[in-house]
Amino acid sequence: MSNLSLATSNALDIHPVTGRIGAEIRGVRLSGQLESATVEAIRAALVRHKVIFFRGQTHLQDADQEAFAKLLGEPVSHPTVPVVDGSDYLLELDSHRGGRANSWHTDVTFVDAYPQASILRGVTIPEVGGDTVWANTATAYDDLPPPLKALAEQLWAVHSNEYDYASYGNVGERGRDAEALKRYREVFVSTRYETEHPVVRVHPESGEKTLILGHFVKSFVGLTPSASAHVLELLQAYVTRLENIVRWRWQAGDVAIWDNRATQHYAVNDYGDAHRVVRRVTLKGDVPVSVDGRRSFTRSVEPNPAAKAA
Ligand SMILES: O=C(O)CCC(=O)C(=O)O
Ligand SMILES: [Fe+2]
Repeated sequence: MSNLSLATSNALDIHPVTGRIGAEIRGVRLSGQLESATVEAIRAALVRHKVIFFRGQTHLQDADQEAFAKLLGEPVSHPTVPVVDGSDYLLELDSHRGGRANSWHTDVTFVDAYPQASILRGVTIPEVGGDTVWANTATAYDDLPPPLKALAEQLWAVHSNEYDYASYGNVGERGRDAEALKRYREVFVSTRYETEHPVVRVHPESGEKTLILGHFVKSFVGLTPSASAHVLELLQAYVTRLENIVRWRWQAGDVAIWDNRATQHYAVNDYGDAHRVVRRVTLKGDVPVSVDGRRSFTRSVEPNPAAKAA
């Protein structure tokens, strides 16, 4: 590439945060008016680094976040959780309203074409704590020894939004938060989804093999509940190895974008009663394809009589 083409190629100022996942991008003011070359460069950085961070985007309002999201892909709203008032696609996680995502997951894997990316903006951030951690599910796959790769490539998992909440740390909260969490969950499962995904998907852009696991996994096809729990624990341990993760210390106005086809994330719940609010837009994804060319499919979508209408 000549110097001239470098100078005009909208090269981004990219600073990797760890050796395997995450990069901060400096010098970009996010908006709905970015040049297409910049948008393409952001998309390429996202596929390469899996999660990208932009500090200091304090100018962004809800509508700007949505306008930027539309440049990057096609925004979609959450299947069950209502959007923020006055917005088209924004999902809010408010710590005072049960919005504490402190278990490992990939967003919305209980549907077949789950989002390809999520764009999260820090609105209110505690003085200390409330970091988010992301894991690289491509390097997690690479880390598996050959016999476990063979197992993972054969396995399919059933994902549901009615997963076993009790097995994750966020029940047993006290007082106001317990009530808020209960209400949030009722809305979350007001329609019950069940979808089968291969455990290993081929990334449609990078061609990498990535693991589809996380807390929406209810069981593996052909395994008992007890065997499913053991296998999930075994495979998740590769995802969450410290070598595969990046941890972000938020400031209000930061934006994090993750490739939801190649990551899991976990919002650390270590800030007690401090207030934390983040807002998210997700982008439409495609149906995962297994190593042998089979596609994920949704088994059932049903109103949930057990959940009170929201
Ligand atoms: O609160 C966070 O940092 C992340 C929450 C989450 O899981 C999400 O926005 O998808
Ligand atoms: Fe999430």
